[in-house]
Amino acid sequence: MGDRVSIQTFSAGETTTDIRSVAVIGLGYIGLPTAAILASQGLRVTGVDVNPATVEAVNDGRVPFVEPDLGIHVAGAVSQGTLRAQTDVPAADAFIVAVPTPFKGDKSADLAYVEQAARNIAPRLRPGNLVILESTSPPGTTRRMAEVILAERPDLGTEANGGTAAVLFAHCPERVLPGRIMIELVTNDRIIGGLTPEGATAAAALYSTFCQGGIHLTDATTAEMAKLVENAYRDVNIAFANELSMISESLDINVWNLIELANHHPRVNILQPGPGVGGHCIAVDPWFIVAADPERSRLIRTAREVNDSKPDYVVSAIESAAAGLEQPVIAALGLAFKANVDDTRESPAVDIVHRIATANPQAHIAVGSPFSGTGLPAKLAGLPNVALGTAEEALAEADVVALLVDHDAFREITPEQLAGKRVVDTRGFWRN
Ligand code: SAJ
Repeated sequence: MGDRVSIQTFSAGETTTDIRSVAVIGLGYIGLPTAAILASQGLRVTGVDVNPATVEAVNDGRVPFVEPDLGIHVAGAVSQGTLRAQTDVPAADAFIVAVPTPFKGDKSADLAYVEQAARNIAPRLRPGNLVILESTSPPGTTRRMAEVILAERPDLGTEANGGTAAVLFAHCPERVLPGRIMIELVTNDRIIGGLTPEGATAAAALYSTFCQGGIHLTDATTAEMAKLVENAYRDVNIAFANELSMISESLDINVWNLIELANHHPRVNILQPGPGVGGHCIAVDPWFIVAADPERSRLIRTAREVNDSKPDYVVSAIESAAAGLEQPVIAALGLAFKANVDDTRESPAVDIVHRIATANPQAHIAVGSPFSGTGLPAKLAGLPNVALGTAEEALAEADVVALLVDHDAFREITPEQLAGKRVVDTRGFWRN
């Protein structure tokens, strides 16, 4: 399928697009912001989601999760009439697939959502349409998506020849950081990989309507791998910090001071240890590289194992802190997978609270969270010895305090609130 795409770079505004209407399949953390930002550029955008509650929320101008500045974009686009949501895929000039790509039990990627999206798009396609895969995917997935579509539509091809009309395909991996999505969507550079050079160029033109960073063109497989490599790079570096935290504890060294000192070297920049790595990206994507070449992915696999083992270490530390107390009250501060978001998917903090609560039925776990209004996640909701409230409430009754997430709100906690309590600080908030 097509020629190899050579690396080419565009900057904002250098290209123009004929695309007027876009269907974004999947209105989650990536699809909804992308739909909203395209709509704010005047394109006619239809967001598509299988969840009727999400569709209803978007059509009411509401966002079903916490992400700074997204609400104002969605509400504005819906009231301008440039964004609407529905459960069926409409006809459009371009389709952006932003559905989940979780991993299966064997850590290989589950492409069922991508394939279903492809089957739903297929009947709507017209010659000249552009189909973009945004979901983080193993090498070869864009080609696979095209194959699924073209199997349903033998009248179409990737290049116009032999009586077949062409559809363009590209992979445009997202790189935005939750908590900063609306800023990074605009300012980050983009990598765009085409199945053909025309696919890459058409996708670049669409993304240059809102992306002010550089747009770098390549082939689809390199783009898929680039995204995985970025997250594996971060995972390896966080694993280094997490490993240092465990070594330092055994040597009675304050790891936060150690890292701060080492980072004064002009070429050293060690990341921060924590309770483990969460979220649906960094804790998942490196496995797609391991699955693609298990024998040669030794460092990437080990980093995943180091980060996945960090919650065990934190559980032991909390249990040691509570040792000797008959009915300990443990304040667990934070449940999200990272600071200042409410997202608890793959969160090490949730895992740690769950394990402490189930292994220690005599203990009471008072979870303190700035997002307590959203309730406990399903994994914790039924546990009789876990309750959710504010940090103040949790601290007031606690014998042991476990800081699990570095939410800014926790910086208000005073030394008086911690006085006389045993503290397990996984984020180095109270390092001194
Ligand atoms: N973490 C640490 N120590 C650190 C940095 C992070 O323990 O020094 C932990 C966080 O607490 C969290 C996890 O790592 O549990 C991941 O957080 P993150 O802020 O590093 O990344 P994500 O998952 O929010 O977003 C990442 C980003 N990728 C990179 O920075 C290479 C983002 O740009 C991607 O778009 C996103 O994954 C994605 O969707 O793939």
